[in-house]
Amino acid sequence: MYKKLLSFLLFILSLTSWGQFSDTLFIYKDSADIRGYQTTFAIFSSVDSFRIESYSTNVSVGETINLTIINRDTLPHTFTVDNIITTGNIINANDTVTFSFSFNLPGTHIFYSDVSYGKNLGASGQILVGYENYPHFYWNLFDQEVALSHDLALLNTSAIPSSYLPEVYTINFNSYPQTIADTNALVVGNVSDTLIISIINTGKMAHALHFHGYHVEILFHSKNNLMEGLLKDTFPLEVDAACIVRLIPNQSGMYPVHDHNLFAVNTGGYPGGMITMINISP
Ligand SMILES: [Cu+2]
Repeated sequence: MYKKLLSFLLFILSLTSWGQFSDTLFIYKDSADIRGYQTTFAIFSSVDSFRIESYSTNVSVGETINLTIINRDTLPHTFTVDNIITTGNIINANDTVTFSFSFNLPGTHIFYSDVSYGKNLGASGQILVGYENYPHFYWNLFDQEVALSHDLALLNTSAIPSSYLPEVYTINFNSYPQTIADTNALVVGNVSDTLIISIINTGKMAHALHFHGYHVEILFHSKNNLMEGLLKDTFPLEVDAACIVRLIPNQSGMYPVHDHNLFAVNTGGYPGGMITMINISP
């Protein structure tokens, strides 16, 4: 009797796959219009078609992540997470590979395709680990020089030249005001809420965000842990840096957050580019 019950419980347990997160992503490469700039992107898309999207998700510390990657590009890509998945991670054209991994500390992490026509064209996303009891938002900061994006896609070059001067600056691959139609980029909450914002810089230059209306506490910074615990209204995010900030709004209102570089807020005319908003209700 007990044996039967035990095997029944084990059967149920095997069905529920407790402590596991699974999803499928598709790699697509195509061009998109970003406020008048026809730019080539490589994207980890959560649907089986090309669309402007920066994939992000939240998992628990220690939770097993199973990500199935289907490569719809005509060239091989990789699924790379620094210090976690760096070898044996190639997905050939039209191939499907599942990667299983976990993180044993709270933080936020970039995943990307490390080929020259991968992350340089946007093939990246983020995984926030921990803080699952709070509303969270995700910003993937990115910059792109239009002519170079086509050259990288066509394999005319594989390097970023020292003359690199991007015209296109984006958050989750959108230029303001498209950013505020993105529920990951537009921060929404109430006074005294605890809001978590996970920010990565997958561009080719450093970006310094300026928060209007509020100071945020830096909880995690992958390149500079001396900043952790500091309250800031502006701070730099180096190339390939990932950070988590906590916003506890002390006032209601709608306030911008933007890159503190005039070039970066001019994509398609001012105001454009790397700008989003924080919209706080009483
Ligand atoms: Cu400002």
